[in-house]
Amino acid sequence: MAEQQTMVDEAARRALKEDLAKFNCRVQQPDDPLLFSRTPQSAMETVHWKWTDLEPLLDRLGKQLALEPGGNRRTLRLHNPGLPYGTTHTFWASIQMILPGEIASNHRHTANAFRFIMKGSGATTTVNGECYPMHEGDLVLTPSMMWHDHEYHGDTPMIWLDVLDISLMRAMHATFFEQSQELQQKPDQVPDSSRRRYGSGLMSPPGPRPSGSANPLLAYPRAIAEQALEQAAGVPADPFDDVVLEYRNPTNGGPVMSTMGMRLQKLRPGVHTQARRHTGSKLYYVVRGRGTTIVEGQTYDWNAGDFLAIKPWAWHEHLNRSTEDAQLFQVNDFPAMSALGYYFEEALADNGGHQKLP
Ligand code: GTQ
Ligand code: FE2
Repeated sequence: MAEQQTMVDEAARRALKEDLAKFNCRVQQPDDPLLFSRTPQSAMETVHWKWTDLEPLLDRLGKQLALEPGGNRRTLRLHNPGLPYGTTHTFWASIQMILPGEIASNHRHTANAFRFIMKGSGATTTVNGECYPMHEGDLVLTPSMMWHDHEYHGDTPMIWLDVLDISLMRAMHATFFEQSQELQQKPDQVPDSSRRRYGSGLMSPPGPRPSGSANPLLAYPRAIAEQALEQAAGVPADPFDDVVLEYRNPTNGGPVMSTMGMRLQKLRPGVHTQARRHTGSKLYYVVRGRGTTIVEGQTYDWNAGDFLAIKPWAWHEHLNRSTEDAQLFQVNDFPAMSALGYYFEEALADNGGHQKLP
């Protein structure tokens, strides 16, 4: 990966090294890796986590682990073996388990977080004084620096997918974390207020648009997302993703969070999408059904409950060879990449050539 250069002034460069170092300076050395690679070279690996492996592990976590100190959560992290930490080089995904009667204590942090509920319902999360119910298939946000705690009074363990932009936050050296003195917030807003005001996506309180890019909507219920996806199936499909919709900030059409984007996608029976590659990373969670994703020539056959993380600039395409719809939830770091001007994508043209997209 790290190609080297032959240098005509190799001896001179080596001779300079020590003197320059005294002044915190350096020149490129013959054995330094090249400054640039022609295309993105990522240490991140494409990884497939199977539900059949995860389920027994979660079962053990529930029986053997207490809530962790320092954040008071019980989580199974999806770790990328190519990286020092994280699921991808920008975000961490974990499966959080909460048991009947438990409270995950109140804290806040710079990392943006969201939850996509995998199994169960009945837990609530309180975000800056607003209490939200969480049901299977809902997406609930905890934007940067908002206080949050979770509580559960059901009778069987409940699990959800947590995603936090921790790797990006760390790369930016912007970690803040504060544990509240109080175990839980005392809700001081009408429960579910942000959804009541903005959740239809079509209408919201009159008056000037809320200023800034902050998203006033914190909860995206499953029923609305699925209905939207059903309706979208009636128009011509996306060549790369079949039926796909992005969760959006209802006041400006922008991404739900400034760093991470979320999508819901339906792959219909018989579909075989066109291949594409892009900068940035993403993680799929298989909500239902089964199918196949081919990444850089390698075949990943997935089933409901599985996860698939795809590394940057890897060609990938999707197939559904079953007779039922498959539904995928996706999180990506495209909003961060786009904001920085680093988002690029390329499609494989029908003739096998590469076609740059605008
Ligand atoms: O629920 O607040 O998976 O703070 C990691 C860090 C979940 C949370 C995680 C967290 C949380
Ligand atoms: Fe948190």
